[in-house]
Amino acid sequence: MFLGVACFALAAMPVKGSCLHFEGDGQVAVVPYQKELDLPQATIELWIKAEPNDRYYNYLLCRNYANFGWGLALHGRPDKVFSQATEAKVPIGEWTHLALVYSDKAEKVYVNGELAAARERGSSHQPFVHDLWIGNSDMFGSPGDEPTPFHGSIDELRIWNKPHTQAEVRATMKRYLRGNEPHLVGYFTFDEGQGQIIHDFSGHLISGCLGHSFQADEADPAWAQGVALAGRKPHARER
Ligand SMILES: [Ca+2]
Repeated sequence: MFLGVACFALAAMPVKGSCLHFEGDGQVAVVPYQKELDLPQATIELWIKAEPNDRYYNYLLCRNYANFGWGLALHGRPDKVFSQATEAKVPIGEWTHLALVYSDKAEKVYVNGELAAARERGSSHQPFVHDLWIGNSDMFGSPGDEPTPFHGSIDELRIWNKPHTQAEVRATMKRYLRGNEPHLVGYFTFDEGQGQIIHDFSGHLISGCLGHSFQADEADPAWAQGVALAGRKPHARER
C-alpha cells in the first residue's frame, strides 16, 4: 500500500526539462518557413520567465507580425504582453503561461489561463513566406531602429491551427503533450538541452536552429532549466 501511494506521488510530480535563455540584443532561434505556419486561425502558447531590460520592445515570437502574420511581444518594463490587437499585464521573474488565440472574428490573450485581453478583429490573413523568429524580431531593419530582443527564458512552444476555448487552454497548459494531438502543428519542448537544433515533436515542422545557422554563432541563445510540467516529456515516449 505504501508502494502504491509512493508511485502515485512520483507520477504526479512535475518534471523539469531545459529551455532557451535569451540575454543578448541579437539572440534568436529560427524555425524556417513552412506552409503550416500560415494560420488563418490559431492558438499559440508558450511559457516565459521575463527579465527586466532597457529595451522597449521584447519580442517573444515574430512571424512578419506587422504584415498579416502573428506574434507576441512584451513592452515597457517589460511587464505587458501585446499581440496584434490586445495588451495585458505579465509578471517579471516568474514562469508565466501565455496563450494567443485568434480567428477571423476575435483575438484573445490568456495569462496563466485567465482571459487578460480580447478584441474583435477582421480577417487579415494572407499566406506569405516568412520564418518564425523566437525571442526576437526581424521586422525592424532600418538604421536607427531599436533592437527588439526578449530577455529571459522561453519554454514549451505549441502551435495549433484551431482557436482554443479557455477550458482547452487550461486543460493542457500545465502538462506535457504527446505530440500527436489533433490540430497541433508545431511543438517545441526545448528539451534538447545542448547543441544547435530545436525539434518539432508534432512532426509537422522542419527543425529550427539556435541563432542564424546550425553552427555556433553569436546569435545563439543559451540552454537553461525550464518550467516544470506534469506528465511525460514527449521525447521519452516511444515513436
Ligand atoms: Ca547557431
